[in-house]
Amino acid sequence: MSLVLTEIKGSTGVITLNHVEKRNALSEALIEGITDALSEFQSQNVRAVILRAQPGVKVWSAGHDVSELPNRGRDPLGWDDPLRILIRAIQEFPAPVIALIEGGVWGGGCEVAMACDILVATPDTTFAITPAKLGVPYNLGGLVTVVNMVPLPVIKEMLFTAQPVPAQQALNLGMINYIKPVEEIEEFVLNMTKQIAANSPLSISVMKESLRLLVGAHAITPELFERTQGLRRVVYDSNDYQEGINAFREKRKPQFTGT
Ligand code: YXS
Repeated sequence: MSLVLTEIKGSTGVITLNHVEKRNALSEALIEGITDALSEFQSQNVRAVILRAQPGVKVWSAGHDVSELPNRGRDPLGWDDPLRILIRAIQEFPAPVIALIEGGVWGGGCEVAMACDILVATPDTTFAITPAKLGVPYNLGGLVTVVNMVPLPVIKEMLFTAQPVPAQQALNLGMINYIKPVEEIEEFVLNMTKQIAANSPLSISVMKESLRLLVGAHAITPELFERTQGLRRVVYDSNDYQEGINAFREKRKPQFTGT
């Protein structure tokens, strides 16, 4: 069974997450399926990409594959982590990537959705950013992605509570572009890709890349970088980090001690 299904509809590439049994957890293998599809679509000069899960799913993506997170002592979200590679692949793809979202979006799955250029969701969609639930120290690039999406008090609430935010609140906050009923969302998104395809692909790709560079342009001093990396190291070296991962594997609630 393919973890990812792909097809080209006219000038639009469609990627469907297809690992329903594992709630589309972002494993290295699933991510490779997505990045391979993006490379193929780029060679086919598609004008837009739709990233979706199977119609009717309860979970769009359960986030990073927890079983692939390293044990304590190693940065779980380093530059070469598959999730980081996927985020960059979406952000650097030279045409708009539209997230067609149904169901729950968890952890790194939220960042994948937020890395997309346009987000269209069904009413049952929820977004839960959950590093605190697992005891994971989110990385700076990931924080930039999410901070660029929603006001600071909201992103702090999402990070500190790890609770799901419903689609209507996400729409009110400008996190997503539209909410569409299940029976309308696919046609709505395909029509949007047709509008995009009618415009200049060069102009669009240059504006997309320019916006990526602009919103990512944060002056960061070596001291700031080293300070934040040191803070993150305290977390991924901690007992709590290992406890979060063990608790998930053992299907029990974690008992965090702050050590
Ligand atoms: O027990 P089996 O083998 O059937 O597998 C179960 C789950 O273990 C598996 N699964 C996952 N495997 C690896 N990584 C995951 N993130 C993951 N999520 C689920 O899928 C099978 C079905 O799961 P189950 O029985 O729990 O399904 P459900 O429908 O009752 O509940 C769906 C969820 C998504 C509510 C539940 O699976 C869940 O809470 N998953 C974890 C969501 C989460 O906390 N994700 C964050 C992962 S860490 C991450 O993304 C970043 C590093 S960070 O934390 O920094 O954002």
